[in-house]
Parts: sequence; C-alpha cells; structure tokens
Amino acid sequence: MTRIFDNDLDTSFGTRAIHAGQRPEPLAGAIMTPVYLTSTYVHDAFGQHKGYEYARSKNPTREALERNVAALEGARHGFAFASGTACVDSMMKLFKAGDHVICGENVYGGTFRLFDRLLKNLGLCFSYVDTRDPERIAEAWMPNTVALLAETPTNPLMRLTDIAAAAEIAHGHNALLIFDNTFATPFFQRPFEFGADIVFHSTTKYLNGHSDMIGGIALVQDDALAERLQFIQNAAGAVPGPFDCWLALRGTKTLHLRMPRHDSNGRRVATFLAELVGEENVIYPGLESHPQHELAKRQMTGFGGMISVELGTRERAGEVLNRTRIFSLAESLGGVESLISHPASMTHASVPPERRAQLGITEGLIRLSCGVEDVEDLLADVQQAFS
Ligand code: P1T
Repeated sequence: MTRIFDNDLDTSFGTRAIHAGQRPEPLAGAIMTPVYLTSTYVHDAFGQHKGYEYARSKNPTREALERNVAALEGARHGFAFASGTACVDSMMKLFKAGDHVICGENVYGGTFRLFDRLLKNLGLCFSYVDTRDPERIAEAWMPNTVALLAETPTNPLMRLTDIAAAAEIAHGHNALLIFDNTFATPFFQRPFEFGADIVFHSTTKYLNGHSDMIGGIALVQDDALAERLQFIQNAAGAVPGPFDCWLALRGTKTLHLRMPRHDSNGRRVATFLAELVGEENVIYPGLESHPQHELAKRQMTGFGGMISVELGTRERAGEVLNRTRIFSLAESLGGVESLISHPASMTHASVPPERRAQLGITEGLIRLSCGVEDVEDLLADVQQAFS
C-alpha cells in the first residue's frame, strides 16, 4: 500500500513538492531517489523479503512519485500508470459490465475514444452530460450509475464543473466522483477538498512539466478503494517504467515555481487576445467574460496557462497555426515551452464531427498552452500571428 509518510501533510505545498514521498536512499544516502532499474528483488530467505517482490507490483521510484503526488493533492494513496489514458482504463476496471458511468460531455478526445470505441464493447454504459449544470447531472442518474467522471476545466473548451455540487449528487447515490485535474494541477485546484473520491492526472502535462515522458496517476483517500486500485494496477499491469516516474518526480519538485508563471503568462496572453480578437472569442476561466468566472474563483486559486480561441473558420485557424514562432504547433500541453494546436484535427479528431460541432469544438477553434517563457516574447508572437 502506497501510504504517504505521516509528516508529509504537515508542511506547505512547495516543501511537499520537493520532499514528500522521498527519503535518502539507504545504501549511500543519495538525496535523489534513484531510478530503480530492476524487474525483480532478491529474497533474504524463503518466505522473507523486504516488501518488494516483482517490479510490476512495486518499484521504489514509482512509490516515491505516488507518495509525492498524493501529498500534493492531499490524498492518502497514489497509483501511477503508463499514461493518463491507461489510468482512466484501469480506473474503469473498478466497474463491471452493465454499470453506467456519467462522463462530462467535453473530455480529452482519447478519453471519449476509450469509452466509446473500447469499453462500451465490454458492456460498460456511458452517458455524456453537460456537467456545467448540476441539474443535468442529477437528471442523468440511472439505477445502475456507479460513477461520474469529468474534467474541470475541460479540454479544450475550458468549461467548469462545480465539484461540491457534483459531490452532493454523486454521494447521494452512493457513486464515485472522479475528476481529471490535469489542467488545473493540485497547485490551483484540489478536488478532494470539495468531495471528489478519485482525482487523476495525465502526468505527461504540468506535473512532469518538461514534455519528456508519458504517464498517469490516480489519487484516492479511501483505504478500501485504494486497495481495489492497487489490485488493478498490479493485476492489469499498465504501470509506468521507473525512468518515466523519475522524470515526473523531478518535474513535481518545481510545480509550485512553474504554475504561477504559467498562470501569469496565461492571464496576460488571454487579456491581450481578448483585445485582438474580441473577448467573446477567447475562452479562459480567468477572464471576467468567462461565463463561469465566479465558480473558477471559488474552486481554483489560479487559472493556469490553457487558453482556447475561436477564429471562425479552419482557414483562419490554419493561418495562425502556421504563423506562430514561439508557440510550436503540437499536441500536448503543460510543458515549459508554449504550444499551439487545433483540437478538431488533433486532440479531438476521434470525436465524431457532428458531436464536435454540437460541443463547440469547431474547425476554427485553436488551443494555446502558455509556457513559462518571458511574457513579452509570447505577446509579440501572438501579436504577429493573430493580427
Ligand atoms: O496522453 P495521456 O498521458 O494518455 O493523457 C490523456 C489525457 C487525459 N486527460 C487530459 C485532460 C488530457 O489532456 C490528456 C491528454 N491530452 C493531450 C495529449 C492533449 O494535447 O490535449
């Protein structure tokens, strides 16, 4: 069981980011957690081992990451996976054929694809609901509903779910409330404080922060639920390698330094874009024009670096995507470097066109991930690309 160390929660966020889950390595006292490149562990004697038997079940580098991120989210347990998508897939193994999951209608395209193209065939049922409105969530409930899974803010439309309101509904039905906290990170939003049961991340994004690995992690409070997830992690085996865990763990050490910069760059770029293309075309929860700005202020302490912009047509979007010089045209987000992308043909290409149109993921929508470069350079890039 990957329990955090008892004193990890007594310190503030930045100290936890650097220290939580980590102890000096016992052989030489190396201050940095080694990359434990091993598939198995030697037993001291028949029936006696040090708590490690086989690296799919447990790896000390992975454990350090799990404990670290658990401490940042304010959770008791963490379970790392080979990708954010593998994490979602493994979480769904908590359920069985015939169970119904309510999913936020706007989620990462790969999450929708996993549900719609694979897990549906295995007998899980999904409804896609506009979780901005708690009434819609309540109406979607069925006798076999076992969980609500949503992103807040969503990818790419930056829509929010009132986590506390969703928790009240889910818990009234004895179901699990699962939040994808990838966009906000625990630095700006801690869903457990509002009643979430499982919080997960694509660690590929802000937690790693350097665009050099793929991973996922699920955090939980409840011991019995943790035991079930640990069983799945080992039994299904979608685990990350130790070096990827090490890279993510190196990333979390500076999360509290990077996030304020993503946030201040995000605010400046969003405000500037609102002047250039009109505030009604810029989607950023930190702008007063965002329809859920008040909720954003209530459940988030910052708004991060993700911005979407509606440019009207695919041609106009293409012009901007081809013109940026610092914002690189690529999928993914949350790294120190700024990226720009076209959700309809990239991250959400697996969502059928009519569904995309219904949601508002248009051909003219582009998405920016503001990195931590000097903001004047980002503004100049936006100016020359959008004007
Ligand atoms: O790529 P992977 O580590 O499997 O994570 C999937 C995932 C889960 N949740 C959210 C909110 C995500 O944004 C992602 C992955 N997203 C991208 C690759 C992207 O560019 O949006």
